[in-house]
Amino acid sequence: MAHNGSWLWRDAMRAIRIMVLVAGFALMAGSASAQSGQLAVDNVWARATPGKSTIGAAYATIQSPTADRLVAASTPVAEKAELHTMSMSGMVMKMRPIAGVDIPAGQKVTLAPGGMHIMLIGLKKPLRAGQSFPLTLTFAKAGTRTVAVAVEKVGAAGPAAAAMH
Ligand SMILES: [Cu+2]
Repeated sequence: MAHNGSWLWRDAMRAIRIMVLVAGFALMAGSASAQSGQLAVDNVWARATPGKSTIGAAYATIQSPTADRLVAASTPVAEKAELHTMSMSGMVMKMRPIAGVDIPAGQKVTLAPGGMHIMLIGLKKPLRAGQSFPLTLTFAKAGTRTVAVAVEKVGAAGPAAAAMH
């Protein structure tokens, strides 16, 4: 009986060893895809808002190895965050909400002043240069990403970090 028991033990140990090995491979595969295959949100910034303005805009650069779509945004600093686009209508710059921003596979999509942006409506406090606040972006496939938005000077044309390069 004791002999039989030790065989069972050995089988169990072998099964555990195989499971550990399989788990290890799964982890390796997971971290490899994290390095090469994930949607990335970079250069996230917003312009400081003048005076008591309750409207602001945030910008970012988004890249994904597979096609995706930015469908929503939210932040605790504003009542609402909308996806907007800006275009010239005659001599007038016009802004309008859009349902989503397509992120083509492997292509950088930049939200920037004069183009697509995330409109922050109903700011609870003015955005001051040097501050940062969280912004949650929702993608159709990649799910949600919460990123830190750096607040730049009122007249800033881009993130300070990018300007230094
Ligand atoms: Cu807007």
